Amino acid sequence: MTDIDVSGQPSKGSGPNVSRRALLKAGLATGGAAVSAGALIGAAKAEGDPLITEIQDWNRYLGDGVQANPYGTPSPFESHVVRRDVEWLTASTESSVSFTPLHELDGIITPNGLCFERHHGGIAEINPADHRLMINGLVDTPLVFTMEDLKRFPRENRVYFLECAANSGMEWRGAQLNGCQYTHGMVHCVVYTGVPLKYLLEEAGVKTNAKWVMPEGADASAMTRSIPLEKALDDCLVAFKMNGEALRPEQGYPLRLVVPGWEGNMWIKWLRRLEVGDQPWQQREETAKYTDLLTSGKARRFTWVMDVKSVVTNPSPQAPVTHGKGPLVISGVAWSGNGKITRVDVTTDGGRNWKTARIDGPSLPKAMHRFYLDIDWDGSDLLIQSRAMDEDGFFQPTKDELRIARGENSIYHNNGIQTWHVKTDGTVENVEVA
Ligand SMILES: Nc1nc2c(c(=O)[nH]1)N[C@H]1C(S)=C(S)[C@@H](COP(=O)(O)O)O[C@H]1N2
Ligand SMILES: [Mo]
Repeated sequence: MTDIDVSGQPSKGSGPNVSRRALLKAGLATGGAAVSAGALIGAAKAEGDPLITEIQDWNRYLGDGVQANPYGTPSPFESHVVRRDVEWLTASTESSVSFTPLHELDGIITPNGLCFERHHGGIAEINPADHRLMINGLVDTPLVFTMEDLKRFPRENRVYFLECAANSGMEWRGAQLNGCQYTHGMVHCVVYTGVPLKYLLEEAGVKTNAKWVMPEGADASAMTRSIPLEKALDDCLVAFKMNGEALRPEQGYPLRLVVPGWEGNMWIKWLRRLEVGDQPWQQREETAKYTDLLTSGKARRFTWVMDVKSVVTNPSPQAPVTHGKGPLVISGVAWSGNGKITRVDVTTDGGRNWKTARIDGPSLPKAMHRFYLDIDWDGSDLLIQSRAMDEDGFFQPTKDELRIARGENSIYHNNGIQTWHVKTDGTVENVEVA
């Protein structure tokens, strides 16, 4: 177990501290809440609470006017909600990763400023006026597009998750990192606006012997991957907007490739070139990296699809239960590169009994799904897990099942079931159950 600095945890609010037991004793409990036979949530005493009885400053004085902050930012009380990294993980920050604070988010969309980052050569700074996208190789007419050119093609809006194949990689051999931000935070989900890659390839005219496309980045790593033409013509986008605004520099401004459901490494950022060919290019990122070494010494290659996966984000090590027993909202996210999530089951006893969670919000193919299980916590130890199923009928495996199938060498494609141990005091630890 490695301890991670979670100093950015939210402090407890200064609001009234409702002791449910005290309320029960006082006979105020009516059991009206759908989830609880105990006291009413929010049945605090107004009397003697200055937050109720006194006029507060924010109620008394005018606040800042419009344009105090021309580009809006979150409340200062949310300053702990940030991407974080694990310092010892990489030798330099230019080739490194920062993680999405999943435990602080809700719904299915990741705010732009909180999308995890994975760079191999730092963040390229590109003036969109100087950016070009070239198509060459097995095409009738090699083309070069400016950003303005790209915005003259019909465009589409699509919500997709992006997950790095190395997400949860540190957990292959056992429970490691204390927080879903670190164990599962190499995933984000935003709405992209872009041009279907198909239209650009059609504009150039793909030769009949073409079978593969190689996107290339304009950053210092010049990242390159081989993508089958079939996928390129299916649902890939050349995107310039995320959540309605321009891509963030970290996410490939001004242009990135979107490869729905497939490993994040293929989603080339700062996209500058698309080469069309008749065979894969055997780039570093599809040979030395992003292959899965099996016990036999052979490696699985071109394991593109990100399989069905889920994690409970609350409670979790960075988000302990601070309110004591009674109604407890268990929440989490699920996603699958195969399509929609059809079901998420949650257990609180380490997998003996399962309940089907409630999926709430949009259910879109290859996008994040949000699930909830509302329970009445009796204050005893919990072993919480979630297990998702997708529309192709795939279920998340246990970590043991994964290790039997793929051995101990792997880093990539760990979609195993995660366990959180909620202790009686509400603190939560990353554990594995046999
Ligand atoms: N040009 C370029 N594209 C890139 C990378 C990179 O370093 N350079 N990293 C890749 C990897 S490994 C991942 S997981 C995703 C991460 O995307 P994000 O930074 O938007 O989260 O971008 C991919 N595209
Ligand atoms: Mo990645």
